[in-house]
Amino acid sequence: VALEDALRGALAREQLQLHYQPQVDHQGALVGVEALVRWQRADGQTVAPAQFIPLAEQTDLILPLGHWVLTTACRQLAAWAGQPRWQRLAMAVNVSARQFHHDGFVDQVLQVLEQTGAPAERLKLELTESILITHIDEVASKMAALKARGVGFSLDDFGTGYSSLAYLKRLPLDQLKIDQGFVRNVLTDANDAAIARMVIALADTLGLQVIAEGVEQAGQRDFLAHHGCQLYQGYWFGRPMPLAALQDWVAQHD
Ligand code: G
Ligand code: G
Ligand code: MN
Ligand code: NA
Repeated sequence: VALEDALRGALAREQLQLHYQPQVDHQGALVGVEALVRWQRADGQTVAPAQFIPLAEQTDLILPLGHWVLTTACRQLAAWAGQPRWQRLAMAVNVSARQFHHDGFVDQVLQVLEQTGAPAERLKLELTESILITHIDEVASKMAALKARGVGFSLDDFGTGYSSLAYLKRLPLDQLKIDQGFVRNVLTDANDAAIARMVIALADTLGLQVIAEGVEQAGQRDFLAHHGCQLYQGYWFGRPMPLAALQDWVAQHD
């Protein structure tokens, strides 16, 4: 409860920040970023999202928190719209199950897009498998409504959840994200390598983009590239960082 109250206060006092982690293509060129929330407490201590996101998800706090994340990310996306180096970047935003299943979710996203002026085609919502397995008709219609406005969808942590493949063909997804748990040992564990290759092949078959997350070594990137992966994210390319650091990162990589 103490942490919950503190988080509520943080939201009110704007102690939350977004960090942005690069997503790169085959040539290592920046194609997008994933927005990841950070909480810097008044005493300077940082609370990791792994600690407060699950807590926020147990309460309705995830709703205002999710709204703040979406608004902040879309404001940034709108600010990039007129800048040649930045205007084609995609902005990936994590959506929690409770947030997605909330009645007002579609309207909230559309309203944020309108208020911020962010281009919907550049916004990519990251959903987890846990969101997709229940109420599939409701999920499909919410996705379709946003998709019709240009919003894209990526399936996060793919393979770690319930992995019913049936929903893959029913839902208007754009991208599969190979979970970092498979990428981590892709060079040393034959099963993880087989799963990573399977996800890449599956994405190809279904006409979806595929991105590997948690790439920490050149060898992992090379293995995945050899097997047809198109996009990468991980510490090897860049950590999640504040906007100013992302600007430096871009200056150094161009
Ligand atoms: O940022 P970090 O790499 O520590 O993320 C830890 C976890 O918190 C991940 O599962 C990530 O998806 C989740 N997370 C980070 N930012 C957000 C956010 O804005 N919304 C939601 N729902 N989850 C987030
Ligand atoms: O659940 P989701 O995939 O949204 O969470 C992304 C999480 O992965 C964030 O906590 C982010 O900081 C972390 N992350 C991103 N790249 C790497 C990486 O290369 N290695 C590790 N260990 N974590 C990473
Ligand atoms: Mn994610
Ligand atoms: Na993930």
